[in-house]
Amino acid sequence: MEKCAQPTCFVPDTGCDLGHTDLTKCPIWHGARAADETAGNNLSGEMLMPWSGSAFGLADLRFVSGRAKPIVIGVVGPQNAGKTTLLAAWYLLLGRGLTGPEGRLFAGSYTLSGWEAAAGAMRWTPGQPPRFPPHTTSRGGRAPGLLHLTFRDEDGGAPVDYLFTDAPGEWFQRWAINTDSAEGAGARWVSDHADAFMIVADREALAGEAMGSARGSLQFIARRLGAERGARPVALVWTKADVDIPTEMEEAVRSAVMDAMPDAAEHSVSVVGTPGTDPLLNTGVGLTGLLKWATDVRRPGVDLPPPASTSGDSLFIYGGRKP
Ligand SMILES: Nc1nc2c(ncn2[C@@H]2O[C@H](COP(=O)(O)OP(=O)(O)O)[C@@H](O)[C@H]2O)c(=O)[nH]1
Ligand SMILES: [Mg+2]
Repeated sequence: MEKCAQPTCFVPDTGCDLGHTDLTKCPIWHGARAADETAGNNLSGEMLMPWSGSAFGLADLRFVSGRAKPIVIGVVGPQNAGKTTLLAAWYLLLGRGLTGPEGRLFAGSYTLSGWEAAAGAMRWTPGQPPRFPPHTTSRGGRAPGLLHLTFRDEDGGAPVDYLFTDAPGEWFQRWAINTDSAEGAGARWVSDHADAFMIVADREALAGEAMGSARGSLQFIARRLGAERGARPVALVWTKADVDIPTEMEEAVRSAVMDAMPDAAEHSVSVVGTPGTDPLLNTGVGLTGLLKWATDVRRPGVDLPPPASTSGDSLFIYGGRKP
């Protein structure tokens, strides 16, 4: 089937961007087989939504940015560092009601299929141990993949949208060396648009045979992030906390990150539960605390001045000068 001329319409992957259930009625769509496809759709009684539920690409962002600009959390780190696993673990814990940021309630997601794709392999089913998600490649279709969550304060209040970037580590390694490299363009998007960053230090890689190069690439990424982030919050996240690493290595990495970003928060996480606990009740290590850190991120807002006078015309109160 042909593509639609409307740049933000992804028929037939999703439904018509302008909302036409019958494509023949769409003023933009001129696909050759529009009539056939529509007839097929009607027969099966299926109506496609204008979004797919997969991880968002940049064109899909308007679904959440209409209400207010969402908070973007950039998950930055080399490949195989456990970035996707961390996001998937949050999703599974939220879904099972085992965690949630204090005082906030889960209020929806436009990317449930995207979360499922990351987490599906980690689900525990009887007779089949949970596995880790497949590697996120830099050749993935919609890039960078953004996973969406909405939370609402328990005591009312407006819902807040969050987007977590699930990008391949290769991008950040290229970007760390050259911010303008074509292969690192996705990482550059993250660095330009994120409201906060999690820089991921992989304890397994830092303890393994290639520990020297793992440390080197993390140092590069930390230096680059330190130069690019301005005043935006950062957390140093040690993943695979169940793996021991030499103290000198831990110190070297910590000081590389802290030298570049002295105000960075520090968190250690692992999806491996404490031995002996029921796998169904495994909440991992440190995952809830890190989710709270991420959802506490707020964009610096504008403080409106207090009303200048209550006797004047209320239409002009906010623009009023102090007497
Ligand atoms: N021991 C341990 N291994 C982990 C943990 N989280 C992830 N891993 C391992 O890290 C590998 C890469 O994870 P992935 O999330 O795909 O990394 P990404 O490339 O940064 O997204 C997985 O296949 C696991 O083997 C953890 O908490 N503990
Ligand atoms: Mg990944």
